[in-house]
Amino acid sequence: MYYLSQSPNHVQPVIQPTICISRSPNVSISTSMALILVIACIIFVWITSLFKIFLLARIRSTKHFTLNGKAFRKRNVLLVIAHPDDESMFFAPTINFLTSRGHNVQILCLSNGDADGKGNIRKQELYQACVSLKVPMQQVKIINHPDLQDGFGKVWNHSLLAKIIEEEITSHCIDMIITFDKYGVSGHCNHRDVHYGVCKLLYDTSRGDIEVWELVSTNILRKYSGPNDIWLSMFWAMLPSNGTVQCLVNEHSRRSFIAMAQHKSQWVWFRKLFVILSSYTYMNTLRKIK
Ligand SMILES: *[C@@H]1O[C@H](CO)[C@@H](O)[C@H](O)[C@H]1NC(C)=O
Ligand SMILES: CC(=O)N[C@H]1CO[C@H](CO)[C@@H](O)[C@@H]1O
Ligand SMILES: [Zn+2]
Repeated sequence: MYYLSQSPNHVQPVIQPTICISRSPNVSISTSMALILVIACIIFVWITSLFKIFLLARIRSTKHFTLNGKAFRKRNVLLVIAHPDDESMFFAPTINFLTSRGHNVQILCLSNGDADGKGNIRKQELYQACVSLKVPMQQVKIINHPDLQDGFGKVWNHSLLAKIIEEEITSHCIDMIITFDKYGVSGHCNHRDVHYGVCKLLYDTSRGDIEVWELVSTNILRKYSGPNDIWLSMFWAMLPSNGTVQCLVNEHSRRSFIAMAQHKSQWVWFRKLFVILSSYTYMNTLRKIK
């Protein structure tokens, strides 16, 4: 308004700059205040969530799925994955949970991850990662079948998968299977085929003695919310309408970082970022499908 009174002949051109100049310092101060507030909130929630996970990991609930209301029983668990690194990227909380309670964990990896011709290297990396996760090498089996090669658009034969998984179940007296759900966390077609292979085995052979759990896929916002997803995960796990759902928190988050770092050929910056931001590093929600 000050400029306006000085030059009444140029009302239109002058008004706009006046408004801009008088407002911009206030706007930028309040914007940066808001930004600082948002960042402070995120840090606060992040730390609170980490603390919650830390506490949950130390409370040994008696209602865990490995107990089933009965006396403690050592389970022979088969973890079925599609590629070397799935175990560290997605299933580390589950593996840590099981091994720290003395259960026997077998890992069946249905390809050697040869999409870039690094199959042999990735095989060795998987063995090393499993050792970091306290699963001895002898308990890890890696399949390299011409019909089951790593890659988008490679359709895996569900009957063949079911056959391979069944052989593994028989030779190790498996009584519990853990695998991907039908979305497969990242939506990779190999992950999804592994799920359908397990389902095929279940429904074709009607093996009543085996319990099967799937890793619940979450939407992209929850997937990259790091430890913060614990609140929603706990909430959904408590709802009876969701069926039998268990939320397992990672008792040894550091161990999963070390395990993931064993996959040296995969350990590039965006995967490091993924491991820090992914909620699957901090917790696993498992749903019982049978
Ligand atoms: C899938 O695998 C089964 C068992 O190995 C085999 O009998 C069948 O012919 C295969 N199907 C296709 C389409 O390759
Ligand atoms: C873990 C799980 O299955 N959560 C689901 C519970 O049900 C709601 C809707 O009722 C879903 O949004 C959750 O994903
Ligand atoms: Zn994978």
